[in-house]
Amino acid sequence: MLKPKKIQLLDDTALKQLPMPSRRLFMQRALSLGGLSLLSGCALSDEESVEHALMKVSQFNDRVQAWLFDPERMAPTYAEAMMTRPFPFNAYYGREDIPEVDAEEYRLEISGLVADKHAWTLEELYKLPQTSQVTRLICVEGWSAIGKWGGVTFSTFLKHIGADLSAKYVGFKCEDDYFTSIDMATALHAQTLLAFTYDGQTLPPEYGYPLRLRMPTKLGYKNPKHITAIFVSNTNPGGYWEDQGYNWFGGC
Ligand SMILES: Nc1nc2c(c(=O)[nH]1)N[C@H]1C(S)=C(S)[C@@H](COP(=O)(O)O)O[C@H]1N2
Ligand SMILES: [Mo]
Repeated sequence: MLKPKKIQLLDDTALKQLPMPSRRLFMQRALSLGGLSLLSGCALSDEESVEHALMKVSQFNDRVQAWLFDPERMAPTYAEAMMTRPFPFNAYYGREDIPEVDAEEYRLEISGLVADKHAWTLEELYKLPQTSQVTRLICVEGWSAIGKWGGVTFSTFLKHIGADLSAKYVGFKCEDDYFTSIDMATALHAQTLLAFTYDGQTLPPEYGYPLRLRMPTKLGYKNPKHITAIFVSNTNPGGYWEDQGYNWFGGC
């Protein structure tokens, strides 16, 4: 079995750039991922904060996070001038293995608790109403970066395909072997985007061509790239990292 990559907290500078509530939440949530092993790295500065963090870890689980999640609360957005250049690439493999997707052959499969299960071509997807956002992607491996993604608001897409919006989960399968899933409340959040573009251009291969999910309310690993299938379900579909110990809710 593959071992999860080593989990690190954001470095001090990155942490300080986060607004205080996100900073606190990130600490709590990152700790829940890494557990006690993190603390041996002296990531926390004093005993009080260690104890505080430990207490938070013990209180922590998906249900609490789901309960904490406020569908009305917006993640910070940024000026385009603040975009991180170049934007980092990250995957469970190196650049040499970035999937190549053929635009003509591509179909987005839809299944599960959905009325309209027809598979989408890229041309059809591009006709959906488009919006964009400049937000921060936070990866548990210890970096965060600001980028601009464009596409269709995911709730618009879910309504369009007649998804059962009272179902619990939305699952994603990708062109590589990646997969992940999210709670319906996050799927319907106003900043959850089915993205086709990065920085105003067609999504480059490394950032998830032809289609990725972008959610500033979730950690990086919950943002699937190269999506080939979307399904709605009442059974938790898990995820590539989630099944190896990363926290499933993965909020930030
Ligand atoms: N298909 C796929 N999606 C993925 C991953 C992956 O390995 N495969 N890695 C995830 C992780 S851990 C992060 S941090 C982000 C990185 O996105 P980026 O390459 O645009 O920075 O993609 C996420 N989505
Ligand atoms: Mo990540």
